[in-house]
Amino acid sequence: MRTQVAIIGSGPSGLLLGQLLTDAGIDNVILERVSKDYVLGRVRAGVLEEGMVAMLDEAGAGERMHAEGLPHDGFDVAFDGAHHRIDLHGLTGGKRVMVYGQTEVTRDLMDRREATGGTSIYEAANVSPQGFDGDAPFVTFEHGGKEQRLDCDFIAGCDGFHGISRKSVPADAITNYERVYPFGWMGILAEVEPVSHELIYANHPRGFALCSMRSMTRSRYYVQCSLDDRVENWSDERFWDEIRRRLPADVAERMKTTPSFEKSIAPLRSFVAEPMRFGRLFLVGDAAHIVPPTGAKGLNLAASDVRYLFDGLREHYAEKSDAGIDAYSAKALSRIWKAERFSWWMTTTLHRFDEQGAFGQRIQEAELDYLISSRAARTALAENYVGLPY
Ligand code: RFL
Ligand code: PHB
Repeated sequence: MRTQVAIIGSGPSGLLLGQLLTDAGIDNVILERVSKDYVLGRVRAGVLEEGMVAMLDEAGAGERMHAEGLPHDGFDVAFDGAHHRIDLHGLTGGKRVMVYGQTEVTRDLMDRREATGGTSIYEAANVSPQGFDGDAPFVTFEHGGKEQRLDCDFIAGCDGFHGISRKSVPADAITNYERVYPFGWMGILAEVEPVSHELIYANHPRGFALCSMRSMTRSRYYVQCSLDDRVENWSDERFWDEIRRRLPADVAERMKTTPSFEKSIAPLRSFVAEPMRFGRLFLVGDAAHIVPPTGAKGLNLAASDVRYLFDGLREHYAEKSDAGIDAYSAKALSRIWKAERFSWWMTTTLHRFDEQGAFGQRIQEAELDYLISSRAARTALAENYVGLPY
């Protein structure tokens, strides 16, 4: 089998890259380890920057997002019993974000791929990128009980943090930067009206809490939990009690509860691998970097990586210029590190870090006080939250 670009991973980054390539007449094949339903069963991100919204439109996959997604002009930061609005729209000269679940983004991109005849091979086992330091890269894998080989011009490693692409690079060619946080997020989905029409990020002595949503009838809520916690320890009753305790009284009083239908715990991590190009292999999205979810940046960074890589590949094929693919790693990393900084800052400002002691606690309180009293500080938050320019 032969293609121009072999894409490993059918998450949002692989699907978005694949669609832009297909629409530009560049042949590509997606190899995915698990089944389509398994990919669609993952509940993850919910907040899209305008740059990502525009890319979904460009890929012809934006129609349902515009019909069902919720444009948000601001969010609340809550602490010390009160809440304070961050006016994203007013502070950024008219920008906003779109609340639309990653699951829906993935579904729309899969539907579009099917409609435009793109090839995806699901349940491909032992996928292995090879020969990427030379001129004739290829990917081997097993499918339907047979060993297969996909020859290509380039390999895009869109296979997430635990994927094979980054691991295939010789250890001495890559540098990893990492910070692991001493807590996780316990998250639920429930078919109930969200407590507020905008998101609420809450700092509380019992730990961080986030009120988000997927629609006006479906709520997505999170609480900071310990790293060794288990989903089984969290009955619905315990979750609702805990999140209410961490919110200002007026919010807690109006929170409607119902049995949840999804529960999961995610650890929090900051991670960057440099560089993001190794000959004819490119790392894209979570394969190269992870941010803690507090800044809502992970999915959006996957989209900006795709922006840079797609532009480079299009230039390669249409204009016979490698300037774009040569600049890919440096360009992507410059935006990634700013999002890493922002996500680290949001995480540090809003969570409880018991091990930081009384001094650390006072600094955090000063940070929050400064945020609500300074338009400059709120502007910096808003500018990063809506997304820095590509
Ligand atoms: P993905 O989505 O992990 O997809 C990778 C795909 O590759 C497949 N794969 C392989 N395929 C073949 N061979 C192998 N050896 C393979 N190994 C893996 C996997 O099965 C999978 O299908 O990576 P991608 O496409 O780079 O997308 C990244 C995003 O998924 C991620 O950054 C976000 O979900 C992060 N995130 C958020 N990002 C935001 O922008 N806004 C948010 O509000 C937000 N909230 C979140 C989040 C992530 C969370 N969790 C659970 C980590 C909230 C949470 C709770
Ligand atoms: C979500 O809705 O899942 C979500 C929203 C904002 C975040 C993280 C997750 O910062």
